[in-house]
Amino acid sequence: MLNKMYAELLEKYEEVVTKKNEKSDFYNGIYDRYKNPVLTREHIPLHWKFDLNPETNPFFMERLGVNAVMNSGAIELNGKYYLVVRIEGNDRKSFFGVAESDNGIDGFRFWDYPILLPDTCKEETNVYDMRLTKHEDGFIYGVFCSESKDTSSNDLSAAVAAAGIVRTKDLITWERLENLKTLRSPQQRNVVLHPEFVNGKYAFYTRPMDDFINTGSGGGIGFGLCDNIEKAVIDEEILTSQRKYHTITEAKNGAGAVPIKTKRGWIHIAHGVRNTAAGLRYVIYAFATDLAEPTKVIAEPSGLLIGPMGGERVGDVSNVVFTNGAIAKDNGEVFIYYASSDTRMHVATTTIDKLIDYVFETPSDPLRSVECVAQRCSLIEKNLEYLKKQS
Ligand code: M1P
Repeated sequence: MLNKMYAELLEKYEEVVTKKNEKSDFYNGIYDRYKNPVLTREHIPLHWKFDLNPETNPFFMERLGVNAVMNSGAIELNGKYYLVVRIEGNDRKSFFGVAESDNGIDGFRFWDYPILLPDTCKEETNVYDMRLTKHEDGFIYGVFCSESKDTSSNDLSAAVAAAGIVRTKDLITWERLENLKTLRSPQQRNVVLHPEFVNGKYAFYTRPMDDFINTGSGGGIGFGLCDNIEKAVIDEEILTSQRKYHTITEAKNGAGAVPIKTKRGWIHIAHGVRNTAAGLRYVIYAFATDLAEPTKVIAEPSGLLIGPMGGERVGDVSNVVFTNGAIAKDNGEVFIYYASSDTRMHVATTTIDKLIDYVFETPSDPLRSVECVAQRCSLIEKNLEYLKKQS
């Protein structure tokens, strides 16, 4: 007979997954935030955590707990919204699970099983942060971080990050391809596959790094081409959006969602990292690249697009917002999925028109306080004149 706690917990679980979400009163004119996260660890099905049989679990304990759900790839398929979620077990290992919703704002439910990737990479210890690209070759690609122990170091925590690649047509059957090789960068994280061929080749946004945590000499988001996606090798990586001194990207940056094609250029929603006395602070920013020349940054609004706010600021890794998935709908709406503090998932909604206006009309960062004040004074002056004329 089922444990009576199971019925109670199932009721609570149903309350969580059926809870309606609504816009919060946050306003910046650029996007809307929502009152509730779209996914938390409470959304993990009970049968992923408990052994439901009282004979083998007399105290009805969680046998395999889940610590957090975060950084999710996002895709719309056949009118439904799917997140390929990074789920972190109590054992610190991450894995992927598919959560499905009818409207992309609430009602996300995990499928019965997480994704069991083909075990073709025996040295791999951890996988996380999948970006989902609907490529023009007809496949959906998942590019994620494949992490292994650095056996060349005496430091127990030394690790190597590489980009793993899988592909699917339905999010059910996954084919694992060889990890991406970047000949000039020892490590890679935050790699994203561009949705179109560029000069007849597969194109990746990369993040050249000298070591696992620090990008070192890596100057920002890279871009490289490869001939064969099944054995992907990139030689040259050309920098697109660069790290800059005393900005939100000073310590690191990295590609986030798959870029969105608009009439004015590719719009990128990425993350920037700076150091503070309280540790690293991760925010989300946007920039645009040229349609014909995808490495050329043609607009980069000043500062952050989304920063951690309120309860988002606290979690396993506090003061972090991070995105690796957005859905641009045919009707022009855009859903940006982001995780806060490596703990839970949220959505922010906007439109292509608003993103274009934001990216191309927001002034860029003049990089010096005195010029930033001058920039603000010219806005104030324009506004005061405008208000005078109106009165
Ligand atoms: O903990 C914050 C984020 O740190 C990493 O991002 P980056 O490679 O830019 O430092 C990632 O591991 C990411 O998963 C995590 O959210």
